[in-house]
Amino acid sequence: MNYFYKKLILPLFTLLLLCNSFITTAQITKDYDLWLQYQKSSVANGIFKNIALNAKNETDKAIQNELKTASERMFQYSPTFSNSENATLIIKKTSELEPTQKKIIDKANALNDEGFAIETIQNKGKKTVLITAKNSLGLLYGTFRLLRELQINPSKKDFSIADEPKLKVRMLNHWDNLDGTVERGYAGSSIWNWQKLPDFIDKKYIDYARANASVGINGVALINVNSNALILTPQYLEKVSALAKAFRPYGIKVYLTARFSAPIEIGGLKTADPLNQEVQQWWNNKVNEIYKFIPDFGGFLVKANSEGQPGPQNYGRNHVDGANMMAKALKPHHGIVMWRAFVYSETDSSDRAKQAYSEFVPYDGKFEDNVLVQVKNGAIDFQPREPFHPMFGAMPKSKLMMEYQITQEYLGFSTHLVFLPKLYEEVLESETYKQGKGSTVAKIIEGKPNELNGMAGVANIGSDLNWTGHPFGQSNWYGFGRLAWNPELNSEKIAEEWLQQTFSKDSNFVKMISKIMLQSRESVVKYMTPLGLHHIMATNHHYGPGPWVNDLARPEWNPVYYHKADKNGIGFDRTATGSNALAQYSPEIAQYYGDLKTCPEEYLLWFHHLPWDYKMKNGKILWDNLGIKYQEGVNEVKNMITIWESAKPYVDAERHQEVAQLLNIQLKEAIWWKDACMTYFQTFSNLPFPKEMETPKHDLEYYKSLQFPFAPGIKPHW
Ligand code: GCW
Repeated sequence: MNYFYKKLILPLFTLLLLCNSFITTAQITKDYDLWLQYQKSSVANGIFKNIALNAKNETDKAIQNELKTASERMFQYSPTFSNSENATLIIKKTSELEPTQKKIIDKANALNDEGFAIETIQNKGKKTVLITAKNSLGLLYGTFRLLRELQINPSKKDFSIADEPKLKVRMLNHWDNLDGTVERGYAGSSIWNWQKLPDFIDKKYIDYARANASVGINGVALINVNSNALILTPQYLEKVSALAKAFRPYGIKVYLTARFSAPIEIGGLKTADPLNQEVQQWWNNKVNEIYKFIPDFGGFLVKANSEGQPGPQNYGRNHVDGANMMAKALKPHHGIVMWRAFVYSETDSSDRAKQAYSEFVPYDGKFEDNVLVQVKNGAIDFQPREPFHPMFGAMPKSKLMMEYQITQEYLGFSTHLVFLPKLYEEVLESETYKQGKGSTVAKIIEGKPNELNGMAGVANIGSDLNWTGHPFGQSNWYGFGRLAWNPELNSEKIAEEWLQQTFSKDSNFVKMISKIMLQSRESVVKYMTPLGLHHIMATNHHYGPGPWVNDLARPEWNPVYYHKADKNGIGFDRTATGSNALAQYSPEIAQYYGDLKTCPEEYLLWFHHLPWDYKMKNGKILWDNLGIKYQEGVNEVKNMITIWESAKPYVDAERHQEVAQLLNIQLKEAIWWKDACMTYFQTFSNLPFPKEMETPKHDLEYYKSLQFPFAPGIKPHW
């Protein structure tokens, strides 16, 4: 028995254990590697055999490392880096190329500083791929582009690409707190380990930088806009400088959130009044100190006089006074200020959707030229669907940058599969008509040639093994970066290329799954807030439905403020008979949304208060349509589950199972949303549920009784 055990059972057992741990490691890697999988290719490609790259700086070395990893994984050989005549791939700055390459030199030199060209040329009678750019960062972007092309088509040999970013500042905003928690974070805790910094540089920081650079993200605001002044003290600046150093080879600049009251909290001053000379001097000195730690520091991101944060209004001053004070301190160092326009006031009883416009538009043209006014995509707050923010196009003499949310605060946390580039694209494509036809939001934020412009996304990244909690959350990080590089990109293309790099190149798979990705945003709108409803989530943590909430201190914190349901009907009248928020848009838009004949059903209850029996285009009444939409949302999630099931042959078992489990939670929660909202609204409509809708399992009291004090994304209660 003992012999039998030793010779047979034990080795078998060990083998099993080994296999198991092998699978687990492979799985961890797949989840962790994001869209930089560099999957083993079935075709041979010698493109990386002999690379002419003269690595002079850290960015060049980063290029080398990336090519080595990619080549070894995809084609199973290590590249040789030399300057040899028979290079298979040449990576050189335009200034290093022979004049015989004039055509491509001119092509690359015509691009902006971060642009690059990739061309297949004849070199000593042989086909050779050439990546060229004005500087090393352009070469890095060119390399990542080549790698993307090869991940999608490993046998590709002919290239003729010239590309450059349309926006200068392409950044992630982390809402990470110094204690390691993440406001509205659903993927674990913060990835910044402040306690171990500056001495310990986690490999994760480098992989984070690689992922960002691969899609062109070039800036990171490290901590929450609800800021802590400690980040500006030398103790923390030393840590920040270590992160900046780790990111620098990848072209990523570090930005900090600046707490307006910092001169008082860490500076010992009695005031933070922006017009006080001592305060201005304090910021000048602070900025000089920061640049000693971080010579390429990007600048400040500021949330002021918003949701209780301190700001210039505490001293009777305005946003321009505050922003310009910081801008003046940063200007000598080429730093910038991103001043957020997310403001609404407890003393302003007008429609919250109007307040940011009213507070900012009068100051058009008054901001220093290194100030970007950072505007959320919609006027309320990152809802599943909002019309574009009326500030876009309304401040032609100022620079407005876009703020999107990548983390899914109002879109099902990291448990729901929702492909956000579809939402981003919808906003970017919106016509503002503010500067005539064709002045889309994308054009507005692109601004005038060579001027400062940008896009920010609130990160969905955390300490989870797969970075974003949901494997498909990675596509939102990826897609945000792609759109920040080029706001005119198409979301379908983004979904496809992400799937090809992350999961499988199989065209059946890509067709099938890109379809569910592209439909997923509409589904979440339907099962949470159909027909223009908004902000009816539960209080504080925003997890699940809470349309009944009506007892919070400020009126606009209550969902009842937004849906205004009563026995006569539902919806927020923002036409001239109501809050007239529509007047903030161009006359074309005001007319389009204001007229019930033209207002798209998606925005119906955003702009109109309508009776329950209002007849809609399909001949059915509003109440029935509401139920039908909620049900459609639920049905679409069921359909996603079926399609994902049929994708099994194309996806590794572990990631398949992960997504399958998450989709089941999504279905459960979609049903919860439908049932809770319809049961609640029925107390006003007094009408039976439409026959198309599955009957709720519980009564309203049950849905109202559900409490989630430990839902993620808010300050923990210990
Ligand atoms: O969406 C809301 C969030 C807050 C956030 C705020 C903001 C960082 O609920 O958590 O605070 O917006 O954008 O400032």
